[in-house]
Amino acid sequence: EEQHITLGVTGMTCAACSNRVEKVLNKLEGVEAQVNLTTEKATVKYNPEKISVEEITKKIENLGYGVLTEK
Ligand code: 9UX
Repeated sequence: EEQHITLGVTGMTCAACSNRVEKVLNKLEGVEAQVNLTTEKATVKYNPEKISVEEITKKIENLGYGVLTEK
């Protein structure tokens, strides 16, 4: 079953940043993401049998950006 989550992404200052994050997320198995520079949010659809929110978060952080999980 697909899950959806919106993550806040901090530290993106130009379109190349948001494009980079989006591209990296979309390469992950079981992930479809849109990253919005203006709102500083990543809208992520993922398959929890293939990947966890923690793993997705780690990928973004490894690129040098911050992640805020909305409750
Ligand atoms: Mo834009 Mo982002 O020059 O790391 S790509 S700031």
